[in-house]
Amino acid sequence: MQQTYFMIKPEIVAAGEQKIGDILAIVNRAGFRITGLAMRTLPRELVEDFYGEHRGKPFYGELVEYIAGGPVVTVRLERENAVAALRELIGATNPAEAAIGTIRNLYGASLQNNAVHASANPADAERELGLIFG
Ligand code: FUP
Repeated sequence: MQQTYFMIKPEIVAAGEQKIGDILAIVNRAGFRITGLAMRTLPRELVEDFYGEHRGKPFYGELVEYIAGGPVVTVRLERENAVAALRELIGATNPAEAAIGTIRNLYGASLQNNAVHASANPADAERELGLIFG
């Protein structure tokens, strides 16, 4: 069984519980178990580390402001092949390019406001779960 990190981003949380519930239901129907769940505003320093691979890129500052700027829903998920399966379920980074029916296709508004995060590979999953869930 593999674990991965999933996060519902601030603009979706700000839009209310209905979207949070709908997105968690999509994930649950895809066979993932939720083994950790919280709604919290992440400290800026934590977000800077979380997105450390993008440090120095033009969008980095704005990305950190946005993710640290309001509550997110942090989720630890478990399933066979969880990392790849969740990436497929959320769709491409840019919602405009995300396959029909994926979470980013359904709920994403723009490249930055793309509704959700999912760990890109098993090493990232371990690193991100350590940062967020300790
Ligand atoms: P992903 O793994 O799909 O979340 O995508 P990346 O790690 O490449 O990017 C992390 C986040 O940075 C994305 F969710 C959206 C944001 N981003 C921008 O805002 N602008 C860009 O040009 C690229 C990414």
